[in-house]
This record gives sequence, structure tokens and C-alpha cells, in this order.
Amino acid sequence: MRTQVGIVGAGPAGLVLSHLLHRQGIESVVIEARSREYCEERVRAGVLEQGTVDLLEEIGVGERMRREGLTHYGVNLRFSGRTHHIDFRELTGGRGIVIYAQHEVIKDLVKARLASKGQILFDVEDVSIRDFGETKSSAKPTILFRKEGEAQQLTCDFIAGCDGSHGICRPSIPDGVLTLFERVYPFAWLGILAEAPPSSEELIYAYHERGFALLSMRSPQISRLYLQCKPDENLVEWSDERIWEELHTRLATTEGWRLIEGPIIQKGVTGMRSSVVEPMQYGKLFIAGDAAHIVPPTGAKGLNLAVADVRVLARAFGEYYASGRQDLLEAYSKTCLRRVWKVQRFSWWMTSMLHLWENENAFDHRRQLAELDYVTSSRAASQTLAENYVGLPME
Ligand code: RFL
Ligand code: PHB
Repeated sequence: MRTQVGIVGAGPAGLVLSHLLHRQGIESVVIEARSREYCEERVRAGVLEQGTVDLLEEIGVGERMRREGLTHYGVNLRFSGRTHHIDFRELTGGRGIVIYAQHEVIKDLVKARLASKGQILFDVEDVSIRDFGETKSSAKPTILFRKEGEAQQLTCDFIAGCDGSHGICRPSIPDGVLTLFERVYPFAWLGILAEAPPSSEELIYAYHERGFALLSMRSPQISRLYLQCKPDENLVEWSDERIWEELHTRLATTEGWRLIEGPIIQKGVTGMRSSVVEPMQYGKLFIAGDAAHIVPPTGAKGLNLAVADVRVLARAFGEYYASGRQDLLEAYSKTCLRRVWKVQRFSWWMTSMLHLWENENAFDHRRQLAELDYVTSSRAASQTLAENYVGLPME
């Protein structure tokens, strides 16, 4: 088999890339280890930046998102029992976010790819890549894999490593090429989906002396809630009753607000990490999304950053195939990293401000409260949060 761009991974990065390439007349094949059903049901992100929403609309996969997604023009920060609204519309000149689950985005993208005869090979095994290290035009990068037990090869002009944080593309780059920048946080999130109408129209990020809590949602019937917990938290110790009790405590206000409960339909623990590898390319291999960088979920940026990377990559491939220009491809990593680091900074800052840290003392607690007070009372500080949350300019 042969194609122009071989894409490893059918997450948001791989599928958006494939669709953007198709729209420029560039052929690609997506190789995915999991089943279509698994990819379309995997519960993950829920917040789409304005720029992500605009892109999905522009490439023709925004119809259901427009109908079913919930547009929000702000978020709430809650601390000391009081709620403070950050008004995105007013602070960013009318921008907002859309709440629409990542797996719904995946369903829309898979459908659009298959409708335009795009090739996505699900359920492949033993994926490996080779001959991608050289940039000469005679080099033929190859993706090797097994499909239904049979060994296959996909020869390409380029490989896009969109295979997430546990993928094979990044580890295939020889030792000594990449530098890893990383910070692991001493806490995690216990997340639930509940059949309960959201208790707030917009998201609530809560700072509490027992730890962070977040109220989010998926639809007018389904709430998504998170609690800061230990990285090795044992879910068995968290009965539904205990989860609700802790959420009530951490989200409590003096404003007469009430948390609506409902049956819990999904529970999970997510670790928290910030990481970046540099550069995001090697020879004819380009890595994008979680394969290149991880952000802690507090800024709701992972999916959005993945989409931003492949937007840069698709444009660079477009120029290459249209005119033979290689400068955009050569600049791919540099172009992406400038934005990646700003988004890392924002995600780290939100995480630091809102979580309880071990070894913290009363001074740190007061300092965090002062920071929250500042962010919610100074227009300049609120605007900083707002412009980052709705998404920095793409390039
Ligand atoms: P993905 O989505 O992990 O996709 C990678 C794909 O590659 C496949 N794969 C392989 N395929 C072939 N061969 C191999 N050897 C392979 N190894 C892996 C995988 O099966 C998968 O299909 O990476 P991508 O495309 O870079 O997208 C990144 C996002 O998924 C991720 O950053 C977000 O989910 C992070 N995230 C959030 N991001 C947001 O923008 N907004 C949010 O509100 C938000 N909330 C979250 C989140 C992530 C969370 N978890 C569970 C980590 C909330 C949570 C709880
Ligand atoms: C979510 O709805 O899953 C969500 C929302 C905001 C975040 C992280 C996750 O910061």
C-alpha cells in the first residue's frame, strides 16, 4: 500500500489532519490500534476553544456540534464559598467556548472521512515505523502493521505521529534527538459522569481547603464532575455516596446554590502531567498532539492543542505538495512550540492556582486565595484568564 501522508492514530489530531489534507487534495491513510467503537466511546475532553469550533465548522464537520453543543461565554471560579463569573464575551470581544464531548467530535470526523472515501484502518496490531530519519526525496518512510493477522506495509512520503502519549512514533526517534521537558503533579482527578442536569449553566472551578473540584457537563441531562485526589487513588474506596458528599463539601456556597445529584454512570482517575518534547519532527516524521506534549486538564487544552498542531502541519504539507516549498515543513516544530509553551504555561498556572499542594502551609493557602481574589477582581487579570481560555491565536 502507498499514500502521501501515513497517519498513526485516529484521535482528534490524526482525524483532523487527515480531513484537512483531503480538502487540499492530499491523500492519507490513518492507522489505528483500537476499534472504531472504542475510539467513538472513549470519555475524555469536553471543552472546545473558539478556534477549534471555527475550524470544525470550516471543514464541514460542525453541523451536529452546532446543534447539540452548549455554547458558553464564561466560566465561574468559586472560593471561600462565593462564585465569581469570568465573562469571556465581554473580556475577549465576543469569543466563547463550546461544550461538546471529544468522542462526539471523533464520531463526526470518522463519519466525514469515510463519507469522502477516506481510509481509516481500525484494529491494527504491531505497528512500527521505519526509514523516516532522512529528508532526501528518495527516502520512503514506511508504517508496518498487522491487520486481521496479516502483515502489511504502508509506504508514504511522510509520517504523522498522532498516536497519543502511549504511542510508538515518538519512542521510534533515535536516542539523543529529543529533549523532554516534564513536570508531574502530586495529585490526580477523580472524574464522574452522572445522569443529573448540570447544577450550573457554566463551568465551576472550585478551590477548597479539601482540594479542587470542577463542575462541568455534557448535555442538559448529563453532568461531568471532577475531584482532586491522590495519583494512586483507589476507586474502590470511592462509593457513589462518598463522591457526592465530597462534591457537596468542596462546591458548597453561602449563596443558596444546590448541587443536583443523579446516578453515576462512569468513574475514572486521571493523572496530571505537563510535558513537551523538542523538536516535534525528525526527518520525515512529524509528531502532533499528545504524542508531543501533555497538559494537565485544568486549562481544558489538550484536544485544542492537538488541533492547533495539525492545522500548522496540514498547511505545511499543502505548501509542499502545491509548490515544493519545504520551509513551512522545516519550521513546523518551531511554529507549534511557540504556542505550545504558552498553553503549557496557562495550564500549569490554572493547575497551580486551584489545587491543594502537599507541603503547603498557611502562607501558600492565603497566597492562592489572594491570587483568586486578584484574578476575579482585576479586569486585566480576568482578561488574561479569558483570552487564554477561549484560545490564543492559532499562529
Ligand atoms: P489521542 O486522543 O490519545 O489519540 C491517539 C490515538 O492513537 C491511537 N494509538 C495508536 N494507533 C496505532 N498504533 C499505535 N501504536 C497506537 N498507539 C496509540 C490511540 O488508540 C488513539 O486513538 O491523542 P490526540 O489525537 O493527540 O488528542 C489529544 C486529546 O485526546 C487529549 O489531549 C485530550 O483528551 C485532553 N483532555 C482535554 N482536552 C481539551 O482540549 N479539553 C478538555 O476539556 C480536556 N479534558 C482531557 C480532558 C483528557 C482527559 N483524560 C482522560 C486524559 C479530561 C480528561 C479526563
Ligand atoms: C470536561 O468537561 O471534561 C472538562 C472541562 C474543563 C476542564 C477539564 C475537563 O478544565
